[in-house]
Amino acid sequence: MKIVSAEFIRGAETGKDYPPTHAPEIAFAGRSNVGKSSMINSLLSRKNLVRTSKTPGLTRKINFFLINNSFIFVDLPGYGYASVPMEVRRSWAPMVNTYLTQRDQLAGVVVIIDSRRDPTELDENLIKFLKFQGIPFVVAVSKADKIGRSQQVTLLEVLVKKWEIETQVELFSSVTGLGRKELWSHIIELLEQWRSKPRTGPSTRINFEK
Ligand SMILES: Nc1nc2c(ncn2[C@@H]2O[C@H](COP(=O)(O)OP(=O)(O)OP(=O)(O)O)[C@@H](O)[C@H]2O)c(=O)[nH]1
Ligand SMILES: [Mg+2]
Repeated sequence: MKIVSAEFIRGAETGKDYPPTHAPEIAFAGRSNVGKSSMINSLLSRKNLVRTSKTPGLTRKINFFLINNSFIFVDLPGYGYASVPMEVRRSWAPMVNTYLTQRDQLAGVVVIIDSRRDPTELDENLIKFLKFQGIPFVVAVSKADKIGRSQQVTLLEVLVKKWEIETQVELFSSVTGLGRKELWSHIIELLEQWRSKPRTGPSTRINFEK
C-alpha cells in the first residue's frame, strides 16, 4: 500500500464527536502499552503521526486518522493496565463499546496482543465480543522482535487453539517491520469486504433488550 497522505482528523470520547466521514474504518484495539500507536505509525511509515510512550495509558481518546483520503485508521484507548487511574480504566468499556457497536463505517478491528505477556481475560473478552457482534477482526502479536523464533511459534499455536482464529494471526514488529506486509493484506481485504457490503443500520446490531 502506497501511503500518499495520512492526517489526524480528531480525537473523540462520545459518538457525537466522531468525524462526519463516510470512509471505512479499521480500528486498533488491545491492552494499554501493547503497541497500538506504534503499529499505526509503522504501517503508515510515519515516525510520529501518532504519539507513543513507555508510559501505559497514553491514548485516552478514540483518535481518527484519514489515510490517502480513502479510509480511516482508528487508534482506540488501551485497556487493563493496573497503573492507569481507575477512572480512566472505567471509561474504557463504554467508550470503546459504543464505537464498536454503533459505527457503521467500521470495516474491521486489528486486535493486538503483546508477545511477551500472556493474553488476559480482557483480551479474550474482546475477541468474544467481536465474534458475537459479527465484527471482522485479525489478531496481531506485537513486539515480536522481543521473543525468539521458537517462542513465536509456540505463542501462535496457543492463540490459534485457544481462540479458534487460525488464519488471522500475524506476528508483528514495529521495530523490524515483521508482519507489515501480511497485516496490510488483511487490512485491504477488510476494507474491500466492507466496500462490497457495508455494515448498515440496526439489522447488523444485536438487540440486548430481550
Ligand atoms: N521492541 C518493540 N517495542 C515496541 C514495539 N511496538 C511498541 N513498542 C514500544 O512499546 C511502548 C508502547 O507503545 P505504544 O505504541 O505507545 O503503545 P499503545 O498500545 O499505543 O499504548 P497506550 O496508548 O498507552 O494504550 C513504547 O515504548 C514503544 O516504543 C515493537 O514492535 N517492538
Ligand atoms: Mg497509544
